[in-house]
Amino acid sequence: MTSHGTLGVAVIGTGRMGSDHVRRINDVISGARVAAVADIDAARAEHLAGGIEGCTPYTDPAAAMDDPAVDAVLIASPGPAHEAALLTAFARDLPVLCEKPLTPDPASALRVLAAEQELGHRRVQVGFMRRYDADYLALKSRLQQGVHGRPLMLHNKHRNADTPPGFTNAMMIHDSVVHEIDVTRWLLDEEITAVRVLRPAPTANAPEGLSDPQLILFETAAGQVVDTELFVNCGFGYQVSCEAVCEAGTARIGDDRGVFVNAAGRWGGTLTPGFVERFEEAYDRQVQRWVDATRRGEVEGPSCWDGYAAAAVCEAGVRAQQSGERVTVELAERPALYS
Ligand code: ISE
Repeated sequence: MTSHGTLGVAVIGTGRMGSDHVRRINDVISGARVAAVADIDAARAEHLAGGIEGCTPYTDPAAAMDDPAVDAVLIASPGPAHEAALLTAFARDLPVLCEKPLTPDPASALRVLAAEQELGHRRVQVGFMRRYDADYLALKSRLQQGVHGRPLMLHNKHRNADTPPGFTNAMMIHDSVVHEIDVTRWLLDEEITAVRVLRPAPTANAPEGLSDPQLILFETAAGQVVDTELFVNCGFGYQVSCEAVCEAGTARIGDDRGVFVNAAGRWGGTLTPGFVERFEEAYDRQVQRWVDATRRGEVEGPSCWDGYAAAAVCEAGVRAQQSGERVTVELAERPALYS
């Protein structure tokens, strides 16, 4: 850590999430500062660094991590670049907050697991931000305390107003449903063992070739069933909800956001436009918790194992999507470091 105890962070990748995290570290959270930014686009890195005192721009992630002012790394580059960035951080034994996905496929995630085990200690918190959302935390606490008895099913809804250009069916699993995969494993404290995907006739509002909406079904090791309606071109806003059906009751989050209005012969409220707004507080809490734990010399939150397990379920999910069959999830043995 730097002499005044503030964590110097290198932010790798300054696209939408990376630049939002730079703003967050600068303006919102405490105990950290952006000491370096790295982006393949030099002009972008320079522009961002130019507005921050003591921040150096780089195009090479390794050079940014070698900056003497850097104590920790936030990886927000595209998923395929994560493995190299993680291994570079491990070689310097630097603490990491890695945006989801840990890596895009289980084979590369396993290589990351092996490298972290070689270090002998956990170094990575994976950016599954829903675990830091106040609603999800309240639901988790109820399930953990057994307030409604044993959970039997989860019903999830995950709706986006629209998709960026080039969004594919596989990305509906890897980019979108990956959150329900993590939330399912975390809320139920069980691994997902099988996946099925139903593809109803698509909305005319979806780009050509995109099966939207989709219904995704998970089975867990304890025999619970979880369904997710994923509708990424719903057109009306961003909506995420989760209902747990338990032996002695149900608990549901995600319906009531913001101010409820009665006016002009109508009642209702507003929807957040996108995930950055809906999960803003969760992102803030996630980064603050990472900074606090890192300054204490600790690592907490979603681990590389969680990142690997999500990648394994995504792989099964894409196969289920393509085949229409029930696909079982192949999961490696869980290493002791993550028990
Ligand atoms: C995006 O990458 C996210 O992470 C959002 O949370 C999700 O709602 C969206 O569908 C993804 O594309």
